[in-house]
Amino acid sequence: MDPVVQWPVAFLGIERPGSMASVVVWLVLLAVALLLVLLARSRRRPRTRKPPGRPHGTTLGSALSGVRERLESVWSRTPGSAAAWEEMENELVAADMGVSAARRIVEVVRDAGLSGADEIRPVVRAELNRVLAGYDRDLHLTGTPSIVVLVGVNGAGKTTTVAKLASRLLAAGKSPLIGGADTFRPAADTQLRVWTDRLTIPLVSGARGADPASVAYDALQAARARGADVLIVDTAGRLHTSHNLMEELAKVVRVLGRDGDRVSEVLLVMDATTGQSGLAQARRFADVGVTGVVLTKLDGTAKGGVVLAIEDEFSLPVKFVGVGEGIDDLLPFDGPAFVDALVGAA
Ligand SMILES: Nc1nc2c(ncn2[C@@H]2O[C@H](COP(=O)(O)OP(=O)(O)OP(=O)(O)O)[C@@H](O)[C@H]2O)c(=O)[nH]1
Ligand SMILES: [Mg+2]
Repeated sequence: MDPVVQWPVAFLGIERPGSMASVVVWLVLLAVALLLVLLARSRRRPRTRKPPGRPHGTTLGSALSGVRERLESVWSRTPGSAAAWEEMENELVAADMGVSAARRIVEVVRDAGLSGADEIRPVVRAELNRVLAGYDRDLHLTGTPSIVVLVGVNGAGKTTTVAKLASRLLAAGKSPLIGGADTFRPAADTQLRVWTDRLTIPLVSGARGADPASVAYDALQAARARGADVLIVDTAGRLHTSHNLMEELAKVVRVLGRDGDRVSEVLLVMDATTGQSGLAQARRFADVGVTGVVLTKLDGTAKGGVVLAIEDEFSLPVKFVGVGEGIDDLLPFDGPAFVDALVGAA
């Protein structure tokens, strides 16, 4: 008998090598060998790693590609006619840039006698960069604990941003504590609890209907007692047109500063998809001492020019942008990267 056939046959005690039993043995051995090869190959393959945080320019670049392409198309056609200038202004306004900024840009381009995308683009870029330059976009964390309050209209993304911000601070080695001062919405506490459990950070929230200012104050006491670095306070969504609700918000900010603490940041969370109507919000919320804006849902809009309108009209810095619902989808706002995304790189 062939020695290669002989050993498994002998090992398994099969008497007749040509029999059905020996064929089965060989099939089993073949299957085992195949399995071993597959196993070895899968081990050699590098493990898929979670992709690093999406670069700002890329995310916004794809979100704003529609505006960019439309502007390019307007610029590529020979301008000069009143209709062409009007078309350009309309595209800028359609990107939510605000009428005054759009008009100014068109005037600059027209007065310089420019034509064609290659001549116009750099001038528009320079004008947009000028509007966005000079803002302090840092998140200021002063005092122990530092106090950050998030405000805004219903559904703007406040609670999600509280969690995203806490996650960023955790990654920076800080110890945040969350104050759940939205005592109005039934599921507000549960929503926050899901995030704080996931991040394993403490949450101090109040019963439904409790006074938001006293909940915020309790959270501040807890933050002090636990030695937390940063207190992030979530507040209920409110219509900026409601005087009483805006007063309630002012009280939250006031009470947090009662013991000589200073609220470091009052961030207005704005939904980018609401476009120009967001400007009316910014005007009213600015009265409660807003120090900066978080513009959420930039991933869901093909516009985004509202950033320019906010800064141009209210001189309020956009400090962060939300580009998704995930915990990592909060990015520091980067002016030049934004301009690249909106009108194309130089
Ligand atoms: N696509 C996208 N969705 C977002 C972003 N930020 C928040 N959301 C979603 O927007 C919805 C509302 O978010 P919340 O954080 O509950 O908003 P809120 O301002 O706390 O809402 P109220 O407390 O009811 O006023 C949720 O479905 C979030 O997942 C973002 O940057 N991009
Ligand atoms: Mg909320």
